[in-house]
Amino acid sequence: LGNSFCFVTAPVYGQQAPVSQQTLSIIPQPVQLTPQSGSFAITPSTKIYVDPKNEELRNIGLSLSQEIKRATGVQPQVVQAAPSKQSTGGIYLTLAQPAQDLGPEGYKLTVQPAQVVLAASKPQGLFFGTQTIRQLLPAQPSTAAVSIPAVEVMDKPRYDWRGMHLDVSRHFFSTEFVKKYIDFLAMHKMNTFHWHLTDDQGWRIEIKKYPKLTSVGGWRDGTLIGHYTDQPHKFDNIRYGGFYTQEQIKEVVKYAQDRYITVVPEIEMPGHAVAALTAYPELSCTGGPFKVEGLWGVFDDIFCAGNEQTFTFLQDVLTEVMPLFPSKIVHIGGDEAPKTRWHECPKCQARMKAENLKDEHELQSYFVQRMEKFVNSKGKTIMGWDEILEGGLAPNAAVMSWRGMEGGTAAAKQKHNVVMTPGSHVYFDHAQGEASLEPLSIGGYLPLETVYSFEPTPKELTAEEQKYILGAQANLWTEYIPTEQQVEYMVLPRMSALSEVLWTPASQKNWPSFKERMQKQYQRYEALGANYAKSAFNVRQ
Ligand code: TNX
Repeated sequence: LGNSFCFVTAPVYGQQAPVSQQTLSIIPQPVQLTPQSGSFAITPSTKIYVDPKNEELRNIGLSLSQEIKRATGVQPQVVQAAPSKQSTGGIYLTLAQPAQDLGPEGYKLTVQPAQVVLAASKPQGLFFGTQTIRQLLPAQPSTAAVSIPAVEVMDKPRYDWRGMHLDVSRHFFSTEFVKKYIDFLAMHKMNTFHWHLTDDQGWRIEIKKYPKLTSVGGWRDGTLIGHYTDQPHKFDNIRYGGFYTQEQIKEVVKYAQDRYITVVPEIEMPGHAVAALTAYPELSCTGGPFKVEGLWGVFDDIFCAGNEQTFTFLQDVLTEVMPLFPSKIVHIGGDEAPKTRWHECPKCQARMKAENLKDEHELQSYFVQRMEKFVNSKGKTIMGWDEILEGGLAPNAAVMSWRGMEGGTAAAKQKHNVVMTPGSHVYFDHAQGEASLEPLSIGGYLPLETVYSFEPTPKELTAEEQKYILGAQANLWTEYIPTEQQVEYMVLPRMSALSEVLWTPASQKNWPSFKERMQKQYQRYEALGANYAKSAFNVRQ
């Protein structure tokens, strides 16, 4: 990317923080950032000029204008004007092919005392660029004379898939909060929201053909209090639930789209299906009855693979789900599906015989491949948790590697797309600080520095195989996360570390610099009223 680095970084992790990075505190750290002298003053007459060629730019201009208002009290007017008609004195958002290839999400930002120019080849590049401008503004709202420090930024992401997941089954979160969550993704330059919509403890998406999925499957009689390994289990006996109507889903998808974030829906199969089976017990191997789970864990009752109705049902569900999500990828789960019921079920055994399958893992592979064919016929592709490798990977399925990196590595070697989400580095449901000071959480310990040290691309892959690693994401399973405040607590500030893992070139990752820059990021979080974990640096000894 040219040669005008303000700091030439040796690829050393853990070196001293470059001074220019610290003062501007951009997160994720841009590829190239060169401070200049002077600053651009924001005054009541400052305008944002957007390229009229593309209507989307007006919206990007409007959202930048909102952010400037939030930070300075001054709300610049947004004017559609062709670049040739530009005069100095404003903030320009233009679609232009910068000299360097910055890809669809890259941007070039030039802040000079006379003007600000943000250029990108695609609107999404401009959008990510406006997130950088936001960070150049005062972290805390100020009505004093405000200016943007002069700087030149050349930037583009390291990975295409920069994701955050949210489990809304174990606990349910309102449409309003999901939008707020998406706002957090946007400010961290993330581009994928993985929405985990179904599980044993609640089915959360309206399906018109099967209304009981939400009227029955969306509600449980109580929720476990305390840790799930505590015996005996205690329930609060409080009816709990909720779901999103298709209208609400569309609203969230549009909200995300306006922020250049793709929403990937997940409909779990064949396991984690107790909520669905409670509504429609005929889709199980035993016929039920079942109760929507209030306990956490892995349950034996899963969709029956020997029953044709199961496939009809799941195809009908996906037929309603797919048009709601522009995402090319549909996540079909596939994790933690015990084979106990299939082993005992005559219909499943008959299917195995008829299809010449040697065990129940191959039966799951058969199941996934049938679903894949259906999804492919609608022009989309499937993604599944790494268990879908067992018994043979469906021909064009993408794999989400959660039980470490091994599944993802194996899938990449088989030329399948991969998203890395290993528990060791990106399970944000794990505690992040000193155990006694943290809220009850599941499993492991995942401090900020461990997230920061994450390298999504396994070194053992060849350059060719590495291309299949689309990127990574953090998962937020919400068994022990009952409130919106706690969601914020678990994802912030770890999302900052993740954003740098996924955006900043590996050679520029620098923990001391990141720690310094986080001081300003905390102020930004505070200005947004976000409940970030102040304990993030208070790690276990
Ligand atoms: C395993 S990660 C699960 C989830 C749990 C999580 C708790 C994955 C694909 N499955 O169902 O919520 O552990 O950390």
